[in-house]
Amino acid sequence: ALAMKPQVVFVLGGPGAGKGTQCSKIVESYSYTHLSAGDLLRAERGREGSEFGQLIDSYIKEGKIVPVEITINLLRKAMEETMKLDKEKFRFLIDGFPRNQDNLEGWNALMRDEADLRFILFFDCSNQVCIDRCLERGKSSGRVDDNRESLQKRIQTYLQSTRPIIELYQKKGKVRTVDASRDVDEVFADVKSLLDKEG
Ligand code: UP5
Ligand code: MG
Repeated sequence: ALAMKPQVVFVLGGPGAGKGTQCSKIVESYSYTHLSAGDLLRAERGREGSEFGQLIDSYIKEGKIVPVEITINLLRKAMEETMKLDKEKFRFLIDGFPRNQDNLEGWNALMRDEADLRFILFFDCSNQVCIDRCLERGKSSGRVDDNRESLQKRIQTYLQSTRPIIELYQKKGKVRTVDASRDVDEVFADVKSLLDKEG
């Protein structure tokens, strides 16, 4: 079990909304540890001996959401390892999760009582901006899903599966929305004032 109750912020938004970029900036100034579910899945895909490599690869290419058992184990392990190394590190930005009902149910079943969910940081921008950013990044990212075909599916999945999760938290008053269509520093200025207010 986890020694101390982790404090969690879920970071959500469309593909390419800037979740990773903003999380990197947050950890420079605030005592949060950034855990990207997508990065953890990509690392697991590349890990020698992983039994899930193939499955993860095909889900990511198709823009589909990996079964929660896999993702939540990776998240839990990363949280436990972080807290074991440094007891002061109990604040987490969980980036790109939960993305659908399966993710949400998995979290609620396995982690809700183990962690305090503080709020959801929602990076809001248009689908077109999302697509343009990912295509631009695709010129050099090497990501198997930064192409038009995968992006179409990622956007579809986002609209069909992830937006309803955000709306659900919205109804509980848990969502803090930032306009993510502006440049990186403008977005971060809003993020900062929001985090300063939340304490
Ligand atoms: N950029 C960033 N901010 C900008 C700004 N304000 N102005 C101009 N440009 C900006 O940014 C994307 C690009 O835009 C970069 O080139 C950046 O420089 C630029 P980034 O910060 O990387 O955006 P982010 O929102 O993190 O985009 P990402 O592509 O990571 O979003 P996704 O949510 O699609 O990707 P993720 O890695 O989370 O998931 C990938 C796949 O993994 C999913 O499709 C799914 O198949 C799988 N997955 C699961 O199955 N389960 C999970 O729980 C999580 C992922
Ligand atoms: Mg990301």
